[in-house]
Amino acid sequence: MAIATPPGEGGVAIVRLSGPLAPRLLARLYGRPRVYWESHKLYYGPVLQADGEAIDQGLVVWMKAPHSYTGEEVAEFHLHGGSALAHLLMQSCLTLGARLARPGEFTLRAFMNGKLDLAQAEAVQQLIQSRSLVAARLASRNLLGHFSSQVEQIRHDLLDWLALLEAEIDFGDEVPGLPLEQSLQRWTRAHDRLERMLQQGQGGKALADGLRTVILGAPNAGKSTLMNLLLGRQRALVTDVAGTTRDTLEEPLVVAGIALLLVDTAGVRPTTDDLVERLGMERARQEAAQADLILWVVDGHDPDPPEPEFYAAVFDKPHLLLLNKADLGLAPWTNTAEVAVRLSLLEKEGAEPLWPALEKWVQRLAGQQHDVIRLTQRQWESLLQAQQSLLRLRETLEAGMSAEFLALDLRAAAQALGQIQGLNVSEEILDRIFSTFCLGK
Ligand SMILES: Nc1nc2c(ncn2[C@@H]2O[C@H](COP(=O)(O)OP(=O)(O)OP(=O)(O)O)[C@@H](O)[C@H]2O)c(=O)[nH]1
Ligand SMILES: [Mg+2]
Repeated sequence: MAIATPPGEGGVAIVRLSGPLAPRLLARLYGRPRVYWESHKLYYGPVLQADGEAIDQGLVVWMKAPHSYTGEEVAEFHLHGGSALAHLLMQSCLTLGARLARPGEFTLRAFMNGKLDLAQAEAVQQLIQSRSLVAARLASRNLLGHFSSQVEQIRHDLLDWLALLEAEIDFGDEVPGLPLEQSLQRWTRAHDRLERMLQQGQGGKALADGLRTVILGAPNAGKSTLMNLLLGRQRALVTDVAGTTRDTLEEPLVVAGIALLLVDTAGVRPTTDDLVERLGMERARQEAAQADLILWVVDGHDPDPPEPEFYAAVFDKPHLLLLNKADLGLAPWTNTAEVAVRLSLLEKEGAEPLWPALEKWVQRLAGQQHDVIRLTQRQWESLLQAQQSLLRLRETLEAGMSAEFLALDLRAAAQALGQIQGLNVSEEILDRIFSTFCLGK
């Protein structure tokens, strides 16, 4: 038993019960006695506490096993929010024999009862924790089983191959071994698919965690002003002293439903005698190298164009060139900059051209990555393990080793993939996964 709705004030609060006792408690605490209950039907009426006194008018529903989230008998009470009435009702359920659910216990049971595989169960948590629309969409694809079925396809192929090898091991005399060429074909297919999933995983990570959006430019160009403007608050120090920002600053931001990780950096210039500034500049360069998107801020009022170093840093990266300080008048060299946004970050109106340009870039980047997968750390590690086993298998194949050795590597790869779906996963690992869930899910 748990409250399934978030704590605090709200329209409704839902108390959910799962297990054999659930229907009995439902019948006991619903104020209009019924002889016959229909599954998955909402009933409106008084909800009672254990001593029979009505505490609310609400909706109740029974979901007959196995047609419920957990696969068990499930009952729900939909009461008025916030959580005071829900707590009162839970007290009654406790006295009538129910117990509090542990974090993630409903989903754990759904997994145990075969309603979801482990990757789907993890997707439930990913979905709940999504901070952007895109992250949520990726999680729901996992919940629908897109990722699991890709894993299953590879595993299925590997098990097919393993069956052939095992036949060869058991009946070597009658069953001829697979010709090397065919084995290599099978290997390549599995390996390429796995490799692609790892790549898709990398893309999914960037999208779900936030596209690393690095603000880069010379000292005093207006980088921190841009950071503050995007965040809508004074996060970074802004002064007219060149070299104000020393260290990198990171803040999350959502643009057009897509999560970004905004990074303000120290201004970069060709040389400096200041050790701290040099270290800051080093970090800025590292950040630029890792960026998914660079917001390149240039003081357009400066009579000199930017240092060539910047062109090199942004050359092969998605970037947006922002010619700032337009309010002071842009220098003649800016006319040659074709794809640039001319703006003044000092006031809101002057900064307006920033938004459509940024949204366009972010959407383009996210669009390029529509074919991505959001992986948990555990899934990522299992895929890597499978990849390692496949690489070993390749060596075993090329060394012309016998079927027994091939089977060993093949089995290891299939097992690593099976772990993603929750096959042969230890209780300890399950505990670790489900203990990070919120209560009531
Ligand atoms: N006139 C004008 N001044 C601006 C504009 N944008 C920023 N500034 C000013 O330029 C100065 C430097 O701004 P910052 O945002 O601190 O610049 P920065 O790039 O972060 O500088 P460092 O951290 O030193 O590398 C501040 O005095 C800002 O007020 C603009 O559009 N027009
Ligand atoms: Mg700064």
